[in-house]
Amino acid sequence: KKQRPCLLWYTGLSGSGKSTVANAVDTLLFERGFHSYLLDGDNVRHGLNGDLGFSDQDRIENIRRISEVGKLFIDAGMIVSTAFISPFAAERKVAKNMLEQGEFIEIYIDTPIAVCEQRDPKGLYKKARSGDIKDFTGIDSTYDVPLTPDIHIKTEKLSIVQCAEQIIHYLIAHQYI
Ligand code: GGZ
Repeated sequence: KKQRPCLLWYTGLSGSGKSTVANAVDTLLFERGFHSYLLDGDNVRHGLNGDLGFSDQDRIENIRRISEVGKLFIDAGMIVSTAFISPFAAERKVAKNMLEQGEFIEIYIDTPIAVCEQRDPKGLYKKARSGDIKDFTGIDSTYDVPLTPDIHIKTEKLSIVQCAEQIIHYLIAHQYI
């Protein structure tokens, strides 16, 4: 099935729903017969980037490697998604500039920190508040809010399926699929 290769770059806080929405989009793409692949913490942070932690320097290197791998998937003709906090605007811009015009699609998964903190599925916010974890994004490490994302998803008022459909509609409207 014909597709225009692109990189769906998800960004948002821990617990914002990046991986959940990205997985839902990936499933919809698969069901429609498109070739896609999702890079996230599960398959990258534990393997390729297993040597990296959460200092600013390590996050920059994390995103640099992910950008390079994303580019390889684009070269292979895929629709590739990356679901990482990617907190720094400068590194997101580097990723965008590595690609051709229109290949990089920035998706801001916009969930207020209060909501992320309330969900706290892994208890990480609690640990960050108590000081058991340091350099936690949104608490004592920076998150640069995307100012001009290609797709802005406000998760609070939407279901997961609605979030995924917003992204699929964008891909159709802009003739990626
Ligand atoms: C932020 C952390 C931290 C710190 C561990 N800060 O909710 P999660 O668990 O599953 O997603 C978070 C994930 C963030 O990794 P990324 O590779 O996406 O981050 S970055 O793009 O900034 O490099 C969280 C967990 O790892 N985690 N410690 N200190 N998130």
